This record gives sequence, C-alpha cells and structure tokens, in this order.
Amino acid sequence: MGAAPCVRAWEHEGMARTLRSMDATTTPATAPATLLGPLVERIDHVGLAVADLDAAIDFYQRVFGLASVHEEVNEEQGVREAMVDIAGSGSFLQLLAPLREDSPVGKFLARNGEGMQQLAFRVTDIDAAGERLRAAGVRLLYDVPKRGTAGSRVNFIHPKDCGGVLVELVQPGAEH
Ligand code: KFV
Repeated sequence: MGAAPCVRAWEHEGMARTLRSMDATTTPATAPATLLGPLVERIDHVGLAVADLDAAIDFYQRVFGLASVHEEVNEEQGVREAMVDIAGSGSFLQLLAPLREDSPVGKFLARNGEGMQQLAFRVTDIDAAGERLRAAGVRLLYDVPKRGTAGSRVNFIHPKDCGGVLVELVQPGAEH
C-alpha cells in the first residue's frame, strides 16, 4: 500500500504537533489538552420534551420498535420520564413530560413545543468533569451534581456555553 501509511503518519504528526503547542502555552491544571475527552464514555441519552408521556412511549414502541425500560418521577426536576432503550446500543431516548408549567421542561414546551431538549454524555467522573469545565470558565448549572435518572448524578452545561445545546453530564448510579 503506497500512500496510505504516509497520510496516516502525517496526520499523527500534525495532531502531536498541536498537542505539543497546547502543552507549551497552557498549564495542565487549568487547561488540559482536552477538557473532558478521557472522561466521556458515550451518549447516555437524548432528552425529548413531550406533552404526553404515555402517548410518546406508545409512539416510539409502535414506530421504531423501541421499548421503555425505566420510568420514574423526579419531583426536583419537575418531570415524569421514561428511558427508551435504543436497540441495546447502551444509549437511550429520555422522554420528559413536565409536572409543572414553571419547570425546565414545562418552559421549554411553552417556548418551543415538543422536541429535543438536551444531549447527555455519560462520564466516568462527574466531579472531575465539573472541575475541569469550571477552570476553563464554562458555566455549569449546579455547584454540585443533583440526582438524575435511576440514582445517577447529573449536572448541565448552560446552552449558551455549548453551541445552543443543553448538555447534561451523567455519571451512572448503582441502579444502572
Ligand atoms: N436547549 C437550548 N437552549 C435553551 C434550552 C434548551 N433546553 N432551554 C432554554 N434555552 C435557551 C432559551 O432559548 C433562551 O435563549 C435562554 O436559554 C433562556 O431560556 O437566546 P434566548 O432566547 O435568551 P428560558 O428563560 O426559557 O430558560 P431558563 O429559565 O433560563 O432555563 C434554561 C435552563 C437551561 C437553565 C433550564 O432549562 C435548566 O435549568 N435546565 C437543566 C435542568 C433540566 O433541563 N431538567 C429537565 C430534565 S431532568 C433530567 O434530564 C434528568 C432528571 N436526568 O437524569 O437526565
């Protein structure tokens, strides 16, 4: 194979050069070469704001053949929610129906109607992730993580600091 190894070597050298220059101009304590990279495992879930939880569960079952595998009420977050398994991929759809109009999902629905409300990354260490983001000046919504689905710990990056996307960080609890 003629050119392919050469292209790969060039790409690797370019990436290494970028990292070397970042190391030379930043201090690891405040600005590591990648803020969260090693801590991010996968998309844990995509959160969808829905008006009627049972109707939404029925829709994803009948259209996509995807089943709800967990349901709960989170009073603090003001939601009734269902986790829909995306064909065993390890990622889920999180269907979120508001308990109150003045909750985050209630306000989202009033402003936008039904649709994607959040993107959640599973991380291995949510406290370390929070420290790194704060050190870089990224706004987190909570000083300490709150209780999320099935005993997980969650925090959110403000959408204004994340390209207009409400990004949740989630570290699974023992119930997962
Ligand atoms: N995505 C993108 N932009 C959003 C947004 C969203 N979901 N929600 C609000 N915004 C934008 C909105 O368009 C507006 O922009 C600004 O943020 C303020 O909107 O350019 P604009 O027009 O100024 P408000 O005033 O409608 O909302 P606000 O009261 O500021 O609250 C926004 C926010 C992100 C602080 C609030 O939604 C929040 O605290 N979210 C985190 C908690 C949450 O979403 N809980 C529900 C899911 S519970 C869950 O996920 C669980 C339990 N779990 O384990 O996974």
